[in-house]
Order: sequence, then structure tokens, then C-alpha cells
Amino acid sequence: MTQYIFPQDFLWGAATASYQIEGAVFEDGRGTTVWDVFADTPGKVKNGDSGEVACDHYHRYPQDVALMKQLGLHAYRFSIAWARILPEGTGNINPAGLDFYDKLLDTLLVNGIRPFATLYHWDLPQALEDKGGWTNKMIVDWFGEYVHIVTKRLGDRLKDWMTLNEPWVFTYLGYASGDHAPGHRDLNMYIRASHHSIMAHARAVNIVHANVADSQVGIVLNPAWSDPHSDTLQDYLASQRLLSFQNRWWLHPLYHGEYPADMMAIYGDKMAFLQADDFDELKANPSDFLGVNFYTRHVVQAMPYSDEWLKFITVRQNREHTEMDWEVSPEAIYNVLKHIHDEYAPSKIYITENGAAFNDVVTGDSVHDERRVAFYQQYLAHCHRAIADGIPLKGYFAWSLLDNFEWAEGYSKRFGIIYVDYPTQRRIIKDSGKWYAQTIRDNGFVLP
Ligand code: IFM
Repeated sequence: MTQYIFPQDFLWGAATASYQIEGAVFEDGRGTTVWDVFADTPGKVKNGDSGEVACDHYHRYPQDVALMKQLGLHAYRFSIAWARILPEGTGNINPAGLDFYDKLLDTLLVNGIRPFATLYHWDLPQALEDKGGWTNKMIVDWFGEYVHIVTKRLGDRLKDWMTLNEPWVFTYLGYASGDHAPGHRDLNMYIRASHHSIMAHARAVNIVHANVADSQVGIVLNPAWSDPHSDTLQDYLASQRLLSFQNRWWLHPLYHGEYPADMMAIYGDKMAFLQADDFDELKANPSDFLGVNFYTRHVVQAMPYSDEWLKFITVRQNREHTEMDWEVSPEAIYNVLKHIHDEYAPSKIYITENGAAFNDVVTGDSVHDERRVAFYQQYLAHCHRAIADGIPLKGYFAWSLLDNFEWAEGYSKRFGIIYVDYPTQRRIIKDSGKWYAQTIRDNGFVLP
């Protein structure tokens, strides 16, 4: 038997995001977002699903917070919908939107749950997308206006802030591959959008620190882990290219104030828009922590003569995969943490998302999701190993508290530790949720 006992102050939490759980998209003055429009466009989201009702958390948050308390969560990571606060993205403030997060916050605090708020988890007000969205440099000011309003209202009670969730995803999938809202397919748009997202992060850090006493603020990235397909130099270099494209592109400016040289060489002329002072605010406003969302790894094979612009392909391995067709690769969470620690040494890291989609079956009042339990056990064992090796991992947030709207996959993928029966909105704590609650109580677990 091996015991995995975590440090005494280790933070155990669960995470969600506004568009994925709230529903109530037409209520109380909320503005339209890019995801409302994308989901409304035929063929973009599986089964024509949308976040219109989702988990109806907007109305059921007291019940959901009670479930969090039942699980014994120390912390809850949620996101704030920009379009509830500023329906047009800037300008007129919608008091009902602020009231909702105010009530949610107070309910969490009364129940002894520490709130972690993400300021942006992909639901951009459509009015801003109409002006170019993340490709328009003005987004830095627009985001700043929104962050100022939210932090002024909630900052007396909310101390832990996350600026952006997975900027790689919302800029690459949103502007280059087109798989996510707003659905553009243009590499140049992506590069600009990604650059502006880093600048917007810096602006937000600046504002949070100015407006919120004793605040802690960081960004949430989704760094990849890649292993070379073979031990050839080409495959090794290809695997490093993926790390530069998805990880160092964000981490290098955050910790060194400039883009990595290898990606600058790949993008070449496409970077001509860069201004000399673009990173001044970033350099002047370091983050307090780094959030890491992590699920799977990629095995990468070099393809020097292919059309693939990064000149590699990923090779599917004969190992267990989740419903997302993501390989279960627990050792990769250790590898990615070590890579970040060795190259950038953030002073504090949280795993801000980790979890798995499986095909859950309800049996009476139970969901026996033993594969998800095994997933959590294995990934957490490698988090424990990272801590033992001196990596400053301070907390872990399961993704997700509830089954929810999984973006382009609609409701077809269930990531929750709590099952949601969408027609009735009944919640059932899955076996993984019960296991997680026990792990929190024991501050660890034992494996044979
Ligand atoms: O559901 C998403 C979440 O919104 C961002 N990180 C990955 C999750 C699973 O795909």
C-alpha cells in the first residue's frame, strides 16, 4: 500500500465556468456572447446544443453551493460572465449581473468555501467581437474597464483572481482552427489575438492589485505535454516545437518579458505588428501564481515535408482514452509541472483543472464511475510526486463540479463529479465525488 498524504495547507477545490453551467442567457439584462451566436449557428455544436439552460446554476446556485459543502470543498473556482456585467462589453453597467455574483460570493463565504474567480472563460460579449474581438488591440482597454468594475464590487470579499482561462484555446480554436467561437480560420488573427490576450492579462493583474487589498492573481494556461514518437533528433525537436507553440509562447513573456526565439522565427513577418512597449505593463506586473489546466499528452512525430505548418503530426497510442478520445497519461501531469518549474520556476502553482469525461450510467441513486476514480487517483499520485520533488503545487481543482456544456461537444461529454440529469436538473454525487470528498477529509488517499 502507498499512502499519498498532501501538505497540511493543500487546497482542494472544484471548478466550473459561467457559460457551461449558468443557463439563464436571456435573463436579467445579460448581453449576447460569442458562444450564444456560435451555438445558434447550425453545425457548430454537436446536436445543436447551447448554454441556454445548461445546469440552470443561475437559479440553483444555493443548492449547488450546498453540494460543494457536502463534498467538503475548500475552494470553488467559477467564472464571471463579462456580458452579465457589461451587456455591450463596455459602457452601461448591468446591476443585476453584479448582484448575481455578489450573492454567489456571499453564499460561498457563509459556507466556508474560498472563492477563486476567473474573469474570462471564453464568453466574450458579441458586441466586442463585432469590433474585432481579441484581434483588436482595444480589447486591452475593454477588458480593463470590465475588470475594474468587477474588482471594485467584489474585491472586499474575493481575494483570489484568475485573469484568463486557457488563452491558447480561445485564441487558437476561436481564430485559427475555427472549432470554437467566434469560428475564424486565420493564423494571423490567432497570433494577434494571442498577443492581445497576454497584454490584457497584464492589464488585469495591474487592476486587481490596485483595487483589491491582499489579492492574489494569476493566469490559467493549458500547457501541453509532448513525448517524441521515436528517439530520433527530428521527433525530439518536433515535440519541443509543440511545447514552444502551446506553452513557451505564453510562459516566456510571463516570466521573461519576451516571446521565445524559436516561435518568433517560425512566425517571422507575421510578428511585424509588435510594438516595442507592448510588454512594459506585463514586466511591471508579475503574477502571484500560475494556474495549470491539464488532461492529456501528445506523442509527436516530425513531418518535415508535410503541409502541417508546425511540421509534425500526433500519433495516437494504444492506451486507455477518455470519451474525449484523450489518452489517460497520469505521468504527463508530473512531466508538465517539472518542465514549467525547471524552465520558469513560478513561485506558486495550482492545478486549476484536471478530470475526465466518461460515459456515465445512473443506477438508482448512484453513478458508479470507477474509471474516473482511477483517473483522479493516478493523476493525483503524480501531483503528490511533484510536491515531493519540491515543485510549489499548492492546490488542485477537479474539473468539473457538475456535468456541463462541453463547448463544441455540447452535452455529450460528462466531466462532473456530480451527475446532472438535464431534463429534471436533478444532481447525483457520483462515486468519484464521494471518493474526492473522502480524499479531502483525509487530505490524501491510499493505493494498493
Ligand atoms: O470544459 C473545458 C473547460 O472549459 C476548459 N478546460 C478544458 C475543459 C474540458 O474540455
